[in-house]
Amino acid sequence: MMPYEPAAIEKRWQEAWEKAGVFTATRDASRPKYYVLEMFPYPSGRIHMGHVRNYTMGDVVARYKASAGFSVLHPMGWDAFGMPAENAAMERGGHPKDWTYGNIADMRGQMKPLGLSIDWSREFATCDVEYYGQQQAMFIDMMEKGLVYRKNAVVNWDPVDMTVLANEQVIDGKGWRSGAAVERRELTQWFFKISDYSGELLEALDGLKDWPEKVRLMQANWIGKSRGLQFAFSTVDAPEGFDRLEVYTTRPDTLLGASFAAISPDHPLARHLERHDPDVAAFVAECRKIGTSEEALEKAEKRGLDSGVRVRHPFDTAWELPVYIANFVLMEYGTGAIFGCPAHDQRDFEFATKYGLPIPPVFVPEGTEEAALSEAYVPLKSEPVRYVRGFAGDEVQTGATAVNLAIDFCESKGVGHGVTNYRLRDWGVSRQRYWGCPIPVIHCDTCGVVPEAKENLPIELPYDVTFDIPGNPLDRHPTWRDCTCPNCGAAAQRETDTMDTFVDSSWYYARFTAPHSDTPTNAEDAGYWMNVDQYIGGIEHAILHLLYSRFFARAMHKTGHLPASAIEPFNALFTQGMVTHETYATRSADGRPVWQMPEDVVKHESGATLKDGTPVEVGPIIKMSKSKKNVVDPMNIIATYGADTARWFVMSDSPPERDVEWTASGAEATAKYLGRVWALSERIAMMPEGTGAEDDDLLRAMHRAIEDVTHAIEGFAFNKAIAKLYEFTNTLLKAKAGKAAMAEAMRTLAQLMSPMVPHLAEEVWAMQGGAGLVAQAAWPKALPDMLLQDTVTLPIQINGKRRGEITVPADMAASEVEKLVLADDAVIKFLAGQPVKKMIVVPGRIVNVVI
Ligand code: ANZ
Ligand code: ZN
Repeated sequence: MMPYEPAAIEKRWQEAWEKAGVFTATRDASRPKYYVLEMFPYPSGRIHMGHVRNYTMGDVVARYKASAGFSVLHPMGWDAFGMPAENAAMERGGHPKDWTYGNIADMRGQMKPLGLSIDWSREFATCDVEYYGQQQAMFIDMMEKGLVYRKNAVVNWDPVDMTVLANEQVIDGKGWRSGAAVERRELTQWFFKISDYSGELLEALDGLKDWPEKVRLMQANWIGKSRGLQFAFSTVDAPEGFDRLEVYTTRPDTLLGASFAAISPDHPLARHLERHDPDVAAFVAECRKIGTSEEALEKAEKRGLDSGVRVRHPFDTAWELPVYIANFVLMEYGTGAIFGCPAHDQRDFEFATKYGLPIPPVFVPEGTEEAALSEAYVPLKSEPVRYVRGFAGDEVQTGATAVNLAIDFCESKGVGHGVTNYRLRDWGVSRQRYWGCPIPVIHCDTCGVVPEAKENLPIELPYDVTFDIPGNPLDRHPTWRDCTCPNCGAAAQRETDTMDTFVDSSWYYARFTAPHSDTPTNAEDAGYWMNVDQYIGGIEHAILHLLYSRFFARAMHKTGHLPASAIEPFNALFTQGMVTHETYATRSADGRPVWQMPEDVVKHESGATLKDGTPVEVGPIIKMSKSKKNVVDPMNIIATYGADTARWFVMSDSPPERDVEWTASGAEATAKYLGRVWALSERIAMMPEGTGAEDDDLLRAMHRAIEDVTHAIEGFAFNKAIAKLYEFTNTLLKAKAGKAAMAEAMRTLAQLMSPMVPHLAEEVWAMQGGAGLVAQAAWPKALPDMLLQDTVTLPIQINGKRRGEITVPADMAASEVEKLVLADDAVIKFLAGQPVKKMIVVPGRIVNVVI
């Protein structure tokens, strides 16, 4: 007998699949289609176990659906633009393009041995000119439809590196490379009008029944619908042109608890005052030093400056409130101005305390009296409270009721109007970076900012750039910016901003349907393949990537690149759990942990050590990460055990939505099991022909396995499918049937295992005389007759005498048996209409009826 040798087997079958073109997706009107997609990877250079789990899940679905008769699309590509490539160029020299394509080649080389059923002919990277040129064409189409616009917006500016930083490059208010305090700067930038779709993106979440509830909730919160009141204060001592101050509030019921008004440092009034008042100028400059992220603003100390302007309370013109310029008011939300109610907003409370402003409560807990507060009182809006400074409705009511009444009341008094606001901001896509898709617009002295003519696309990134000085290399390229205006033909300059890399990943799923089309998509292919039937990826993309993709699908519909049926591009979403591992550490001389790689650790009965005997502390089981060194390299696992072991293991121990712990012993056990399947197959192959009998139990077990594994895979319960396969393997190991029956059962096992361990499955299939490739064989069907459970025959006694019997499934519930007894012909005849007083079913034994 030959041992199980995955290295040889796996390569051979991968070549066979490739030769037969098994995974080439073809539009086939005679078959239903199935599009399964895993979130495409960033080409960092190495695949990790998280990738293995993610892609194996998609592969199980893709292979299963193909066997079940679907025309399957299962593509792979690379999310290839972005800062790490530029950082690598800055730190180690070299070119972002070379670095990226080198990494792609490496990762493709690591992925192929996994034996994924991918249509590699559709592969592309978002940094391919062929791809981003089409993205530029769409940008121009979107400009035409009014989905793109330019405005000033603040960015994080690193004054030492003289460069714009992304929010994630600002760490504790400092530039990640220079360590310099980051400032806010205003630049003219490009925006996508995602806010046009806020309501629709929110409402359509309800229809995404096959998305995790958690993801829908996260999206809803991000879109952040709120209903409130917008109204104008009239001002006192304000500069000309500022006689009204518009504010937005979600708590108009607290208007009588107002103690100040506040405006953003970027509010037009603040801007105006800044020009005439050095104190304001100094304060506003201070505020701009905080980064632009909400998080940075959240963390910063709340500070304000009295502007000297005052406003009149809308319900009492003698009551004046000071207007502060405050660092916590955002220009981009509502109207950029608020009124503060310190009694019921913690931020306002801190502010009022700091600046000695009054804190009048509007409501108190039911059954209590008004008293001084030590912090803001912020009950749930659904909780009834007693209003002491209310102005609409009953004294005791919930906040929610009071807000609605307050809006109605204010409207009736001509104080503002009810408005719906969304937290979702327009999507700023400008990046002052080289390694991204150039924004296809041109700056002309005469015509202004105009889109590039489509026939001049793609606007290719120049290769001859340097990264020795900070800033955007496109800005300092000697000639790249020079162009002619497509409008007037005069000399003009290209835009040097590139697009946020989230743009690249917002439509790649559509491009996969026609990856080499000379338009962004192609109507027939998009019509046939869209939507993605099953999308699989990490929960970390639950908000931005999925929201941007949903917006893009709508924008692509509006610009004629996707059908209306594809505006929700992902029918079903699955968010997989992570691969975890124990952590190992030795101690440094001063007692700090020094993380150790699992491959360097030896486990003994008494504990763990390094190979030289140094004791190792075994720490908690956490997500594999480079920083804690608790990583296992998939390439090492494949080299040692083969891809099938890696694939089986990551699917086996936990439900796919949960984390799975990688253990060396688990991998070992998986490899052993697969070896046993191999040996069993060999043994059956060597059985003499025509010996032994049929085996009814084996046949039943086989159909049961077909039924259960199919169900489990359909329900994304891959771990359950695997548990059933272990069970069926054990049945086969013990079975004593003849060769024909054994071979049939073994072929079925191979088919059922094939989505998980496709190489071993092909081998077994071939050994057992299966025709063609198991990857192309039709999925087996369970025969309903073979699934009937064991039955029992129960005697029926009526008033102590045997009057008949009934045959039912052995595990049938007593209540079900009772129904069958009452419907039994012999019983009906005997009862002749007399009512039954009592019935006792003794499971497996007897039924007693009393009349
Ligand atoms: C008065 C008030 C009283 C408020 C109170 C809250 C509690 P959501 O619910 O998230 O939409 N606000 C409005 N515009 C703002 C801006 N540009 N920057 C910072 N804060 C702003 O938040 C709406 C509430 O956030 C508004 O309701 C306003 O404060 C504040 F007891 O008005 B409120
Ligand atoms: Zn021009």
